Amino acid sequence: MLIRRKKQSDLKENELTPESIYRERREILKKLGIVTATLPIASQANANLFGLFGDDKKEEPAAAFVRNPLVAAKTSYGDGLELTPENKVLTYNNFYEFGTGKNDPVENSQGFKVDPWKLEVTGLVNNPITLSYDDLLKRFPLEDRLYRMRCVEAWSMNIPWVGFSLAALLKQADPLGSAKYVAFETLYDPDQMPGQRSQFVGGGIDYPYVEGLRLDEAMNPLTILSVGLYGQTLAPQNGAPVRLVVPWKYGFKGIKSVVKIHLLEAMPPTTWNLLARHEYGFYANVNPQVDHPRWSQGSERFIGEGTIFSSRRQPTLMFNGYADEVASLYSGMDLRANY
Ligand SMILES: Nc1nc2c(c(=O)[nH]1)N[C@H]1C(S)=C(S)[C@@H](COP(=O)(O)O)O[C@H]1N2
Ligand SMILES: [Mo]
Repeated sequence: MLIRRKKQSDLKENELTPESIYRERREILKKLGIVTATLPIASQANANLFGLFGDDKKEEPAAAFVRNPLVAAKTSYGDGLELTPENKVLTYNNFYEFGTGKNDPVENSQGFKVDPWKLEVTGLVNNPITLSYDDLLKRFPLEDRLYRMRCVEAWSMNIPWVGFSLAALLKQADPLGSAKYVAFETLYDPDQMPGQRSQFVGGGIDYPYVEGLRLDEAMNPLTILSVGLYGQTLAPQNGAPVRLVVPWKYGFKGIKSVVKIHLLEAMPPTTWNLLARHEYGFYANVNPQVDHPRWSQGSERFIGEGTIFSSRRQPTLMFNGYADEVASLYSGMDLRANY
């Protein structure tokens, strides 16, 4: 989601596919005269991160963050969906606090500290709540849910999250009648997050990253706070120790490493809307009929098994396939105006 304010590259952001990055690197290496029949070690590592060799072995970067197994109730969410391999969920990420490249987050976040953690629920509530790291994993019943994930850049994954209902947490906080919106905030810690130290590394975002939902969206049963995936606690690159998952919205709504949930009366500002308001709206519902100003949202590249070259295009579904559960939230609303 690079905004081309600095003329760093003439590529549109969704053209920055792993394939084009890979080719670009090959070109550079070629010019330096070091492309041989076998790739140099460093670019082999990059190629592996992108699954170019089609092997789904788990990457183990130096000092890899340790994930712990979680016990969660099985559910029928996502039954029949093809899974995106775990190594791709762990290595192809957007988390600009750790850099704007797809493999920057895994490379730059393995020392990230998630325990102790503090998640505060404040604002228009009768009962403000502070959750510790242990509370996140133990206070609410955890469920396994396989959800579709659609990035606004027109790629998608199917990810088996472990998490709990955001509604369960909000009910404990007991919202006041005047509460209409929920604002979320990511940790601000430039010592740990190189993208917050440097505009260049962090893509020009004014940190901390902030997001928001309408209260009824936040209370929808599909909306979860995720604390894990593939049966284990989250890795830093996926937003450890706790991140939002709203499966019918574009991925940028799924704010990572959340420290604050604040209930309020007015619509809160959101990071991508602040950066480019004509391109990224507050609602950001997945909608194949409403194109991004710079590209079509009618189809998407599904990241599954195999190589990036063999990844298939598939049609984008209204509300990312969750219309039965959420279309009623928007009845009577102009979805083109409220993008
Ligand atoms: N704090 C923060 N949250 C974030 C982002 C980010 O850059 N910073 N990127 C978003 C985008 S654009 C997407 S697509 C998803 C990616 O989640 P994943 O890397 O776990 O698949 O995280 C979202 N949450
Ligand atoms: Mo995204």
